Amino acid sequence: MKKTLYLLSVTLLSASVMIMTPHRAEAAATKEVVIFNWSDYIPEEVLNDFTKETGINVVYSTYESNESMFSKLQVIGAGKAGYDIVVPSTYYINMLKEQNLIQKLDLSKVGNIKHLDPKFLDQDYDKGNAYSIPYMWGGVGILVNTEKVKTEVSSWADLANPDFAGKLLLSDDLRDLFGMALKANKLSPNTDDDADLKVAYEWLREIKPLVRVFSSQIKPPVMGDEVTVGMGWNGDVLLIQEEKPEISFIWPKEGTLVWVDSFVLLKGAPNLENAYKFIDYMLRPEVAVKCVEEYMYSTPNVSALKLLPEELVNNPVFLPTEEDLAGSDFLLDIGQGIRLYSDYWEQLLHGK
Ligand code: N2P
Repeated sequence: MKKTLYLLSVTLLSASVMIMTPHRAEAAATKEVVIFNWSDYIPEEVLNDFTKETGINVVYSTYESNESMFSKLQVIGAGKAGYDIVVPSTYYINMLKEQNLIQKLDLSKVGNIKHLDPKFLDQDYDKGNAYSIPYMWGGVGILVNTEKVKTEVSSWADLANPDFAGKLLLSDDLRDLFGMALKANKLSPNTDDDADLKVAYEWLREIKPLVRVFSSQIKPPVMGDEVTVGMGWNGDVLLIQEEKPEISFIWPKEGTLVWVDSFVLLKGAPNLENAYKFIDYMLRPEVAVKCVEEYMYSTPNVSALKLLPEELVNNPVFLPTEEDLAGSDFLLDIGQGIRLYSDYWEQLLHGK
């Protein structure tokens, strides 16, 4: 009884405080959303506009790879990371789910999902979008400096050309790198078979002497002419082309690796309602347009595509046709198989 009275008076007291000094009471409430995302993936302007409109502050930190995001969350543990939203690629959604790190979505809170192309929804990697909402998508292709490279390059296998010695750029994204090597050798990029990976590894080991740098941050080495040929995500190459038109982009003959990055909510997200508001905001067509214009990755938001310049939408680097992507694969979760990839990657980097 006493306790009830106490609670009641506290409630009354805070109610009166709220009425008398609304600003202070508001500041005391948690008005934030905590996001852990790939670097260079949401324009600052978009984050600021969201805060202006909703009063919700965005606490933002970044990662460079699915692997680093995943291991950080695993080490800290579900519910303890303090993050609300992360943005894994296709194949990591399942891994996060299996580790009990993410929570089911209430799609009724994300009305703007109606703007998304159904072909990006209800995928095998997340049936019914129980856990994830697509943000952007793209693929890895071959970039070539046409002023410096005169040989024809149309396939992954063509990267193994001694002419490229010291000028080759390969990704350090584990699945992209080995997926590319597997495709160059006509093997599935979703294999977890040691014999397949050994083939990919041996091929990579052979071309390693040609490699100038392993990185998925392609802008510095390409802009600085450190490299003349290599792997790159389509959006990054489009951005580079604005400043360096001699860089061309090729969807390789063998097909490539396609990813979709999606918003997911972490277990124990401290600001759940704000997180839903944020995701729904990101799906507004005019917001999706801003994201595309800044980073040039493709969007699953069909209403946004209608607002973008026709020239961009018709550019196959931005929006590849089915033919461009013939033979391509979505990268899938390969469970414990990922360890084999990491082991071979270590050997490739540090082995003899
Ligand atoms: C943005 C990273 C793109 C993510 N800098 C590729 N999955």
